[in-house]
Formats: sequence, C-alpha cells, structure tokens
Amino acid sequence: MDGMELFTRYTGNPILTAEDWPYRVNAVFNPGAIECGGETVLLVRVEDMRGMSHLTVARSADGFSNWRIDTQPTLAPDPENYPEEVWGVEDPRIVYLEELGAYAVTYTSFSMGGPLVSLALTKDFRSFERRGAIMPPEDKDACLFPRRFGGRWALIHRPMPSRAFGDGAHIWISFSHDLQHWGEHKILLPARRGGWWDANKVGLGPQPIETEHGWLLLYHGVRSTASGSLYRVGVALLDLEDPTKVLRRSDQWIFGPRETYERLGDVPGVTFPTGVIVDRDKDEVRMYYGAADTSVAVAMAKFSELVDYVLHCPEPD
Ligand code: BMA
Repeated sequence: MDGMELFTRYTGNPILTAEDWPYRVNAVFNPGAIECGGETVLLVRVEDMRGMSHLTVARSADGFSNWRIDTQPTLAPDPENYPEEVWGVEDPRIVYLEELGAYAVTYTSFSMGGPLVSLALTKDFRSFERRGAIMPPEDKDACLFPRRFGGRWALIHRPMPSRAFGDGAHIWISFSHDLQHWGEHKILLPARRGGWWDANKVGLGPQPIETEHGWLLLYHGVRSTASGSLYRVGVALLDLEDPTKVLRRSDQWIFGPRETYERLGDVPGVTFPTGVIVDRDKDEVRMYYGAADTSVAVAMAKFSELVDYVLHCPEPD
C-alpha cells in the first residue's frame, strides 16, 4: 500500500482555531491527546498575543466536534516557581501511568538557556503536580512510555547537538528509576542524511502506541528547502520489551502538508502530530496535529492497516 493513503483527513478540519478560543490568542496547535472520562481531551498549545505559549484543555465526546474549551489557560507558565518556564510552555505529549494512577504530561519549557523537557502529573486535567525540568536544554519532543522496563521508566526525547558536531538532531531514549534522574542515554532513531525527507532533524510525534508487535511510533522529519522547512510524518516500530531496539522504520513519509490549512499559516508547510487516540473497537487511530503552527487538525487511519504497514517497512541497519 502507498503510505500516503493510510491517513484520511477529517472533512471538518481544522477542528480548532484561534477564533474558537474563549479569549484572544494568536494560534492554537500541537495538542497532546488522550482519552479521559470517556471523552477526548486535547491539551492544546496556545500562543498568546505576546508570542508566548501556554496549554489549554479542549474536551469533546466524539473527538471531532462540540469542543468545550477551558475559559482560561489550564497550565500557564509559572516562572516564579519554575524559572525554566519564563518564555512559555509548548507541545505537550500525554500518557497514562497506571502505576501512579495519573496522566504524565511532558512538555517543552522555553527557558533562558533554550527549550528543555518538563514533566507534570495530573489526574483530571484541572490541577497539575509539576515535577520540574527533567532534561537540560536544548531538548524537546519528549514522551514517557506508559510502563516500566526492568524497573526503569523510559523517556523518548530529542536533544539538539552543538553545531560543531554537524547537523544531526536525533531521537534519543533514556531511563530513570524515579522519573527525575535520567541516564543510560542512547540514540534511538537517527536522522538520515543527504536527500532523505527526514535528513538532519527528526523528533517524536505523539505518545508511543502499544501493539502486540511492538511500540508503534509516529515521528516527524524535517526537510529544509529554499522557502523554509517541511514537517512530515514517518513511522517506526520498537521492540515491546526492549524499546531501545528499532525493528522497523518507514523509508517514505506517510503524511505531510497538502491542504491549504497545512500550507498557509504562521509557519507554512508543517504537519506536527503530538497526540493519538486508538479506538480498538472501531479499528481507528485518530492522529491530532498542529497545522502550519496555526490550527489543530485530525486525520484517521485504520489501526490494523497502520500496524500492517509498519510491519512491512524495512529493518534498519
Ligand atoms: C518545531 C517545534 C514545534 C513547531 C515546529 C514547526 O521545532 O518548535 O513547536 O510546530 O518546529 O515550526
């Protein structure tokens, strides 16, 4: 199957825009997504009229329409207590940690030293327990796995190398016993080089999806062109018990900017998925993404077809 056909865009896209917001904002995009209390909860990145971001919850019964949006920021930066949040909080990813009975939100804090990874826990998306910065700058696109491996939590993230060491910004994995102190850092999915669609810069998209064949990852690859960057989406499969092992990786991108709302906006040519919801009864994956750093959109795939596709992708070297 041609990967480009795996996902179908919702005809009502974009599903959330700045005009829908109960207060004045510039843009709404890159939402974390999870099912909570039988509803779809999106934790949306909202860019205010100063250029700084906070996170606001939007809830919907069907995941497509009739969104109820919090009337004020749900998770606003708190630079007095968390100085790393001085220039805003961005791009959350969400997983449910059964062991703690809480949702873990990893997000980017825009600190004076650059973007870094922060962690907060919540049970209801109303109040949050901040755990502070867990990775130093520059680092972003981070998400926990929902359970431990050999007693250790695992985190996917994307540190930026110093220019002196070339252009490669790769996806890494790290481990921790307490969610606070991290080590055993390894490159997981390297950016490719040269003419590839995902050359030089890749990053995790939504939270890892557990399947019987392994952890399915959607990730973004960035191509720089004469008129800016193109953000497209690829897929990989990690070993279920040892997520440092990459079993499969797509050669082709499976989703990328095509519609006007993806091609026009504050940052043209960006499709940036940050949340998925898998409905196994309906065999459906809903992928929520930021379009052109301006609005929130959703595209659907058949879960079985997505798994089948990644199982037919090459094994990496
Ligand atoms: C990335 C992130 C995202 C953003 C994307 C495109 O580096 O900062 O927040 O959507 O660039 O501008």
